[in-house]
Amino acid sequence: MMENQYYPFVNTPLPYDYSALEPFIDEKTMHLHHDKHLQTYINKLNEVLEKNAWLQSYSLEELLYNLNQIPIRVSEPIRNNAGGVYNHRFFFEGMSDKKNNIPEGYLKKEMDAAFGSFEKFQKLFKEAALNVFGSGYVWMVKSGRGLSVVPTKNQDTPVELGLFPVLALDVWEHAYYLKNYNDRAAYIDNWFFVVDWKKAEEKLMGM
Ligand code: MN3
Repeated sequence: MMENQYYPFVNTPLPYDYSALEPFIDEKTMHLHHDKHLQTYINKLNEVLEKNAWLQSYSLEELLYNLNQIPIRVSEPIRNNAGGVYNHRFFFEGMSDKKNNIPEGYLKKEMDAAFGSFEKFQKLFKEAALNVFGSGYVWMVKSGRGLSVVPTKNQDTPVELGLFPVLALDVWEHAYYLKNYNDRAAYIDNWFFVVDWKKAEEKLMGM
C-alpha cells in the first residue's frame, strides 16, 4: 500500500535509489521527475486542501473517486494535482532494479487470458502509449471483464472511471526527454526492462 494517503501530503521517497533503473531510465530524469515534478503536484494539492478544509479528511483515492461530487471550482485543481500525486506514485512504485523480470503466477494467468500472451500485451500496450496525444498515461487496469489497457489524458486517473489500476506508464515528455529526447518509442522499450511485475501482481491481488 502507498504511504501518506492523507493531507498534508509529503513527497515520500522512491522505493529504490535514483540510479537504480540505469541504464534504462537515467538518474538525472529520476531526480527531476520525483523531486521537481511530483513535488510540484504535492505542493499544489496541499494548497488547494489548505483552502478547502472540508476535503482534508478525504484520502488521495477518495478525492479522485468523488470528483464529480466536488464543486467544479475545486474539482479541477483536485483532478490535476491529486491525480498528479496518485499517478506519479503509482508509476514510480511499479518499477524496480530487478531488471527484465516477467509476469508470473496469477498475473501471468490473467494477462494470458486477456491478451493472449505477454508479447501481445507488450505490443498492445506500446501502441496505446504511442497513441497518447500530448500528455498522459497508459494503464493496465482490472474491471469486471478482466484486464485491459486504457489510456488517460493529462493527470486523469482510472480511479475516477471506477477502474482498478494494476500498472502505469507516464508518457509525459518530462518522463523521457533528457535521455530519449522526442523518442517515446525508445523510452517505452526501456521502461519494459524495469517494470516490477511482482508489484503489478500485488496490485492485481489488492495487496
Ligand atoms: Mn510525470
